[in-house]
Amino acid sequence: MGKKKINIAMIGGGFMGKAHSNAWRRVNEFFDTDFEPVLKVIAGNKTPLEDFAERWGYEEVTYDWRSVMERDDIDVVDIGTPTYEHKEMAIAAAKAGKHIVCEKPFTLTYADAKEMLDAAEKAGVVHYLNHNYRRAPAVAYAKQLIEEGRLGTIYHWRGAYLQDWITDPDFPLSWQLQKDKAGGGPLFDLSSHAVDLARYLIGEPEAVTAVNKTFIKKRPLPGVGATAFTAGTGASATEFGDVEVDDASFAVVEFANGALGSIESSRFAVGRKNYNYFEVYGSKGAIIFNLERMNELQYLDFTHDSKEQGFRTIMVTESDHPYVSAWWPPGHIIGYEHTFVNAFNDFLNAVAGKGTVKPDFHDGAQIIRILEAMRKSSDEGRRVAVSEIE
Ligand code: SOE
Repeated sequence: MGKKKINIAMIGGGFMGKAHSNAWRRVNEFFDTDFEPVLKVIAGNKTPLEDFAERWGYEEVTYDWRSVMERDDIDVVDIGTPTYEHKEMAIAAAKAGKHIVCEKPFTLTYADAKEMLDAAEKAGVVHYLNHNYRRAPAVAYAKQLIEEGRLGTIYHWRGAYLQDWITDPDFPLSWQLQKDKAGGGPLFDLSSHAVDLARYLIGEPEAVTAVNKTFIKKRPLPGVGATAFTAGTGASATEFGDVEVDDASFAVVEFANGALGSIESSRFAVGRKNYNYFEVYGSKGAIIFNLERMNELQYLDFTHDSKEQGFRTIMVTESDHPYVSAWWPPGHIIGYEHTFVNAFNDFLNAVAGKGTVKPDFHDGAQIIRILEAMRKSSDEGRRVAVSEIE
């Protein structure tokens, strides 16, 4: 039987536009969804998208994203733009009855997040927030081990998300470093992932004690050609602007289930490119994950005789590990882009009425609430209960 076509409007033709377009194209080649995704429109503001459309096979280009909301032939709006644009786009998509994929960080404030959630819930559409690392097989397998009780009572979460791409003081004040566009620095960009993983794997943070730090307080205003990961023309700039976001954020996290943990993020950890790392310690065992070795999970079984205890490395590439049967034989590892394909399979299943897809806008709102609590804690120099953020 032929698959039902599902028409996608992608907004944003940058890093995420590319990652998402690849996932839409690949998903049916590896998974068996009920739908055939059709890349109908790529929408953006000003950067020319004609080449992008040709490369990825979009039928049309528009520089007016609002026009896609008015079209009856669009089923899914996929938002891959800078954070400050998510709210207006997601609410417009929900009001137009479109299913929504939204990139992280969800939005700038908890108040905005609640509005987005409300609009999506009222519309009854499927809403998915793309924290893609949940879909690394090793992370999903860690979840299985925890749910099976293999770690026992969870005592600790240690999460660190470390990068180094703005250590050069000449790196310009790109949108990721502007508070009104990004919401925060690594606190929003990277700790959002760590908070998502912590909530997914061990539970709800209840209170936080955080310190955020900005090392470089003024930076060159971005010149032509400055992009997210290059210094652009910053070095020759004559005009400077204030950096209003954090460069690093360290938080102690108290979980509602009694666990105690930490979440840290930085763009100044030299040598760390995309070091998304966590450790979970429980009464019966422990696990360690590092995205830079994303096909592996370190596992310690604390019920073993102490003479034989030690972390062992599980290659999460067996066909009965999560998502793996869609890909390659044992030992044939997958990469970053596959997490997006795995996610879009789950999203399409939710649209088909086969289960739900998480994280959704509920999770998005709670993640932003926790990040706001971390900022408040740092600003006020005190422990903040997440419930204080209203
Ligand atoms: C840049 O810091 C970035 O691309 C984040 O925005 C992503 O969410 C993360 O997955 C990798 O780093």
